[in-house]
Amino acid sequence: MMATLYSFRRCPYAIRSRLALAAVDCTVELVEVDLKAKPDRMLELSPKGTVPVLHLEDGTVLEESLDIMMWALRTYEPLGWLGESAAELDEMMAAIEVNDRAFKHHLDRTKYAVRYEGADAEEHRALALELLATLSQRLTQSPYLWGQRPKIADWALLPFVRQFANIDRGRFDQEVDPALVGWLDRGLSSSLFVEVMKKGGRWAG
Ligand SMILES: N[C@@H](CCC(=O)N[C@@H](CS)C(=O)NCC(=O)O)C(=O)O
Repeated sequence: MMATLYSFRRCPYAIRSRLALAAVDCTVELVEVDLKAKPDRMLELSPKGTVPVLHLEDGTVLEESLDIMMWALRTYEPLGWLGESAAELDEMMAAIEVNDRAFKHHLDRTKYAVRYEGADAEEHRALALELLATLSQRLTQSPYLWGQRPKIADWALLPFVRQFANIDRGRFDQEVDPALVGWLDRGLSSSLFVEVMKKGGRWAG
């Protein structure tokens, strides 16, 4: 089945979707979107105008990054990314929600403080670091957030932690637990992550 993914290379939401699609080996036609000039076709399919958008051959449109991950993981062979039990999946989804709401909020206000009136980058940085400390706690117990293997929580969160770390990588490495630095580096250097970030490769359409 040929699906089309409207994506933006550096968008953390698009990255998490590409990770799931690549992991299950679902071939998609990739449309790299210029966020300042979104394609008419994408806006027809999904007027809210955010990437990623996945358009399936049967006409289905998925316009939330987590829906795209879940569709890929449920449609193709199970990779164990959805956890050992429904309870584990619920815990991971709760962690993803904290990321998508609170962590993303503080990430944006740390990285782009000037865009938010009255935002103090250092205050938001400290609050983001508090949230990262809860991930570090898990990572001091096991190499991945929920055990010995990476699962949906690892791949859904990694693009956001990457973005936060890249604000000032030297400072990040000093300020967070080495277990979190190790987890980030393992994820970034994994063949899966490297593949979905390639320019001009399969993922560039
Ligand atoms: N809840 C959405 C959020 C997606 C999102 O906000 N993507 C950003 C890029 S990182 C976007 O497309 N923003 C619209 C714009 O910049 O015009 C999802 O999970 O897919």
